[in-house]
Amino acid sequence: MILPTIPYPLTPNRFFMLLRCRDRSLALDVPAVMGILNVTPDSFSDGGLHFERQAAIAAGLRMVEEGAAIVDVGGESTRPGAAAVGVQQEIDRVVPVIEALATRADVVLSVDTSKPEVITAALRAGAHLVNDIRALRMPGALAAAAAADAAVCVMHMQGEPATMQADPRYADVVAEVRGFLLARAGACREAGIADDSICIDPGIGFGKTYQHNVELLRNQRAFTDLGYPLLIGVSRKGVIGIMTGRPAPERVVGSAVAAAFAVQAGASIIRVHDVAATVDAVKVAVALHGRETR
Ligand code: 7PJ
Repeated sequence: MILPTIPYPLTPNRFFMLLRCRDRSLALDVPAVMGILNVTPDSFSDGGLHFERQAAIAAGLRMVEEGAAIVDVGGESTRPGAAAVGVQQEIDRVVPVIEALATRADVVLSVDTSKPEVITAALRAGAHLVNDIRALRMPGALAAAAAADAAVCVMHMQGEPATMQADPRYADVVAEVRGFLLARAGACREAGIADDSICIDPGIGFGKTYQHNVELLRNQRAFTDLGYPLLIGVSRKGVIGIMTGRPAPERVVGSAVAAAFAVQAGASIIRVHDVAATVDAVKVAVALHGRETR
């Protein structure tokens, strides 16, 4: 089944890529919006696990209605200082939500995790894509994704979430992130993951200063040139906070503008909290797209 990204009346003017995600493929001639669905206790108040589950499923379905082509289900917060989550706990959070969405929505379901056991359980529950901030570096993670023929997103991070913002340093941030992503894409291929099932992400905010983030966003071409679909996640992040002077809940407009610029610079997937606003931004960006990029 080939899924369109955004229902779309305009003629796309982009290099055409398909991202194969098990039995589904995403037509990335128009960029896809990936909705962030956090299934963590702080995300949906503290009404108990069943309540959290139902609220998460409803939120996921709403994202699909708003035009998300991918729903990214995560059970562990990567915020600095967030409590670690055990394997079974993470599985208990994400698997029921993935199972419910898999039967109710024709979208690509992504699992945001680093743990091989969670990858295996999520793919068995019906997920199609593994989104890993650790780029599948945990022992067994690559094999778990490859065994189920899943698509993967490999993201760059310097250090670990708890300490990564202490003092990030690079000699050349664009070159270093590019080299890392190329090496991880190579590791995926060696593990048996098909080339057309790999996407890459420079990891905005993950072990980077404001200046590093801006440099990465201004030099996306270095990443699109690698030939893999580029995912950009900048939604409500600190870099938008610094640009606008606003707290996280008030960064919707800033994030949507950043999404439009990312599309103009060739990004294929935009990972966001605010799906409806981003779908509009992506539509306008594609309509006004000035040049052929990929
Ligand atoms: C990202 C992510 C990102 C990918 C998070 C947040 C922090 N996965 N998971 N890219 N960020 N691929 O959403 O603000 O930028 S968690």
